[in-house]
Amino acid sequence: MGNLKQKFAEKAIPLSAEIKQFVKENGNVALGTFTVEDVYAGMKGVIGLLTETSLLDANEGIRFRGYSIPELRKFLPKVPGGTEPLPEGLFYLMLMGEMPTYDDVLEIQANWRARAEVPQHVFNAIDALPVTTHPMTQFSIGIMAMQTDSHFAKAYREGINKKDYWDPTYEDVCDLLARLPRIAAYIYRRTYKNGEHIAPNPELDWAANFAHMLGFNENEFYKLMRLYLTIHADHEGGNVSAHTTHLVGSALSDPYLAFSAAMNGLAGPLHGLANQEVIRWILDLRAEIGNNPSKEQIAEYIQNTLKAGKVVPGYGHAVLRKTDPRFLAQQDFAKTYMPEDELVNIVWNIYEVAPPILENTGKIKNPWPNVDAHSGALLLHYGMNEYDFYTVLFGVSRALGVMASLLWDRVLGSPIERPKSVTYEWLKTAVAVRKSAI
Ligand code: HAX
Repeated sequence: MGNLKQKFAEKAIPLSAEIKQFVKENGNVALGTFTVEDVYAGMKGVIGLLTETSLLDANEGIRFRGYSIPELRKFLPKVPGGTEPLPEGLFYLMLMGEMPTYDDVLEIQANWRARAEVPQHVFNAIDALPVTTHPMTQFSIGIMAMQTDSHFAKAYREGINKKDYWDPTYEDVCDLLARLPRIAAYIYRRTYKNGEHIAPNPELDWAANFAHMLGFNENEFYKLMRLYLTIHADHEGGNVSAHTTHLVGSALSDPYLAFSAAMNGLAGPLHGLANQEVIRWILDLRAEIGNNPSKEQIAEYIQNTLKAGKVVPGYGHAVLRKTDPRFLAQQDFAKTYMPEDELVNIVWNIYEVAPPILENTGKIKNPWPNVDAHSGALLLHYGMNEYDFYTVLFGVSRALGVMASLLWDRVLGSPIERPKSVTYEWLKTAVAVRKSAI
């Protein structure tokens, strides 16, 4: 058994027993209630999920096992002389709840490197699609095609004891994480670079090797990928991609089935696809107004977007009520490496102009930028102008968080998810009964 796998088992199995006892003793303690609006408003704020890997505060932003984004940038291991955290280290932190050492990260790198070979039939499945297929569709299908290798599906068929579910799940999770960058890079090169693929470089860390296989070998781009793959990894459990992984996984679907489903949710424009929408929206703005648009021109463009009944992409959030610290981390990176970049400066001007306009609508609960408002401008700076690919980068990162969570689901023996739904008639009757009792 690999070192991390053993450490995880030693930590998670006794904790699972402790939690079972906690629920047994406290299961009937009431923590809250729900309203009619909760039923209609996408269950915002309704607590009904358990996710250990990260926790979101509406004003402060995300913390991964207690660490904020600036703290991750400070404390997670880096390559020698490096400035950005290694995302493999974040996986360790989310899984174990403890800050890894550099040696822990090296162990993960070696483990994933040994698992990184993608079966040929996965590439064949992707190649069967028209080259014009959206990269997120190719990604989801590539992940599904890999399901043939699922250790969990095989072990289940062979009658594994439920207390051991976590073990083959661990193998699937590591295989999946090891192979995702190769699949993503394959899709990028097939779609945009005439199918001229680039072999992995085993000397590089997970993020830098991904950048290398995409065809970007500048040291600064490696740094960007390390930061990018760290900050997009997790956002507690209720967002569409994390919740989908948990929901589909709750049926004991294996990690490939659960993660592919999650990627179909990430591909929606209100979730991860917003990153490509942001850059298209900014480029349309520039096409209409010209280079270096003034703040007044940007304000007018925002008003026109709202009048046309469209959302301003990159702004708003279902939980956050302040500027997303993931936006600020990217802004900080840009201030260091590209302060004069024209598009980056447009992003910063939108940040000054958009919030009061959105606030004045009186209905948008969060007028501040989210993670997707900045990422495209950074990628474009280094020449990655294939916008439809941006969400795939997000997806590779998101795997770190949702796969760590799925492992905890398995070790805790999480049950099948099955919230109660009701009808309008049911609600009307329930409201009438409550009112008559007052
Ligand atoms: N532009 C215009 N209108 C917006 C808006 C925006 N950026 N954000 C919210 N609104 C509107 C909503 O569409 C809703 O309008 P209706 O009442 O007419 O339906 C109203 O304001 C209230 O919405 P809300 O309660 O503030 O926001 P929700 O929790 O319903 O939705 C969203 C949160 C992120 C989906 C929303 O803010 C949005 O559509 N933003 C733009 C798309 C985007 O950037 N998505 C990425 C979010 C982060 C993420 O998941 N990344 O992967």
